[in-house]
Amino acid sequence: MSPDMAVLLYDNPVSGNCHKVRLILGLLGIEYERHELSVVDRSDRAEVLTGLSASLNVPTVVLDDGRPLAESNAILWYFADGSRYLPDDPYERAQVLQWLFFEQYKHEPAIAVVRFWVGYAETPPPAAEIEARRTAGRAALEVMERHLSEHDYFVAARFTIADIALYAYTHVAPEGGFDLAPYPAVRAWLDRIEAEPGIVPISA
Ligand SMILES: N[C@@H](CCC(=O)N[C@@H](CS)C(=O)NCC(=O)O)C(=O)O
Repeated sequence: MSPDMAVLLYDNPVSGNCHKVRLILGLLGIEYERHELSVVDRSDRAEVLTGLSASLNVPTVVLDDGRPLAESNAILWYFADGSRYLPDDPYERAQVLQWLFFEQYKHEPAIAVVRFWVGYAETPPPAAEIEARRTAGRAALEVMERHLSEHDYFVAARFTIADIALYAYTHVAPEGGFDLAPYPAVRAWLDRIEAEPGIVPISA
């Protein structure tokens, strides 16, 4: 790849993990090209992503110097570093990581996975398994509700990549059957995030 090439994003339009990357690139005004991969038919993943992403997942980016990077939150961190979307203070940076890890361990595996199962999967698991994940998803929403009842944003009293990471699958949680009515602070935060210039829902 020549040094002048744009960032390349291996992308999928319905993936919240990919949406995070599209949002940060858009906010920072970084031009990129998209290579779309299916999240249902994954038969071309090895051919396309071997050598770029060990887990063969989207999102994966290839930087303008040819180096690849996978994992949505690592990509968020890489591009946001040095910008207003990632604090400089070491404690606040650790707090951002705290919420990025929460998103990947407690939130995404429940809320994103249920949305995928009910909306996109060719062979979803039994209803009891889906309901167990919904219970886990509601627990994650309760964690967010507790924090957001006392804070407008996740870290540093301002919009950061912690908000982008958690926005990605929270705003489409109803597609997975999650009712957001019991979480007024989460709903107010979603409105606050969508009022940020450059933040658009995944459907846009
Ligand atoms: N932890 C990864 C998760 C990525 C992920 O699960 N990507 C999905 C689409 S949202 C995918 O590529 N799935 C294909 C597969 O698992 O084979 C991240 O945050 O980027």
